[in-house]
Amino acid sequence: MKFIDEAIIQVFAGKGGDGVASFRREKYIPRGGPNGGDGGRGGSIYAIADRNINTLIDYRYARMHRAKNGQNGQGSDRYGKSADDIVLRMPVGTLIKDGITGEIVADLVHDQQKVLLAKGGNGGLGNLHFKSSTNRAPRQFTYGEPGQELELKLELKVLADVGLLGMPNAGKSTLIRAVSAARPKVADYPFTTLQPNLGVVRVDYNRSFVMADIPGLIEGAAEGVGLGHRFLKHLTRTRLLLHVVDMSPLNEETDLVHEARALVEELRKYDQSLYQKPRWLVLNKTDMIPAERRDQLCQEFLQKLDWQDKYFIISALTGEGCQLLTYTIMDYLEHHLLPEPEPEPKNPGNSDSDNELLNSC
Ligand SMILES: Nc1nc2c(ncn2[C@@H]2O[C@H](COP(=O)(O)OP(=O)(O)OP(=O)(O)O)[C@@H](O)[C@H]2O)c(=O)[nH]1
Ligand SMILES: [Mg+2]
Repeated sequence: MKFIDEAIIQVFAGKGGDGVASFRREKYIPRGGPNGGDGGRGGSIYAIADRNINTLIDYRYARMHRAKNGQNGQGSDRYGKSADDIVLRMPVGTLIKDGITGEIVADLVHDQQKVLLAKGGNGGLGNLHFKSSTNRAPRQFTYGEPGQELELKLELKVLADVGLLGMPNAGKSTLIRAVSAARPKVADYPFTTLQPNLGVVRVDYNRSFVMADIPGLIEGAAEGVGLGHRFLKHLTRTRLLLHVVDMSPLNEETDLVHEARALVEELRKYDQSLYQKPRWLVLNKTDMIPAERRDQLCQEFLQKLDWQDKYFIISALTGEGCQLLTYTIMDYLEHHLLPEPEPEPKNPGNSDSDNELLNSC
């Protein structure tokens, strides 16, 4: 299925039904009194996070979502029927913003998290509510309230603990295949991966983390070279980046140090906070280097790069070094606090009780 991570939709909650003014009229019952019922509530529109969905493609095609109006009240004390709500299913990681102001309406971070997007209008009151000792035959009634209408911008930023960053062909997809059950395509040409892939890395039966593989990035991505850098947004919610470097490039002239620096520069251009995220180096394809030269080559590279942080020497193809990598990541994630939570999402004119966290995972 095509991967779409942005969409603009319009939601229209239903209008409440009108109340009605009516009087009981029956043979032998003079002055039967008011019996006009209330209007029904208009349908509301909710969003619910569903971990079985991983793209916003549905919202590229269906942009308008309109709930029905409540029915009007009727005579003989009959209340109008309330309209059904509409529930829009979205991937976990969808950020919902007001399309005009850009304000965050909701951030769907848990499976089954349900939030109110647009509230249906309340039904109007029938004249039976206006009966009093001084007014026994009221003709007043009220109209139903309008439903909320909003334009919303949906933005999917996948939720993962660790993100893979690297030039095309560095072996990112091979790595996620080696350590998780994710099965992205792997091939010996650049830009094989065209959409993010998530994999659950299980280090023990009850210890796991989520890894995200994104399309490769090249120098000039900020200016649109290659696939550009728009996929970097899928790394913004990770806690740790793994910079995967191909230590045995096809072209032997490749300046690995220049490439590694260029990639980090793209990161900086994209977003300062992404640039400042903890980042470890993963030196891949070391099975291609003769064993006696492997350490020396890797050390030379690290020295030239002036690398001070953690690094791993692995082969995603043979799996060598991958277990140490995943255990170290798990340890790191367990011992480092989560980043500051994003600002509390605000719902347009809705009370908090409208937003239920049905079933956090
Ligand atoms: N020898 C060897 N080959 C590897 C290793 N890791 C990946 N490869 C090969 O390198 C090629 C590219 O691997 P991918 O995993 O598709 O690379 P990628 O970084 O996901 O590439 P893009 O999706 O294009 O960004 C494939 O032919 C892999 O088989 C490794 O550790 N050793
Ligand atoms: Mg790939």
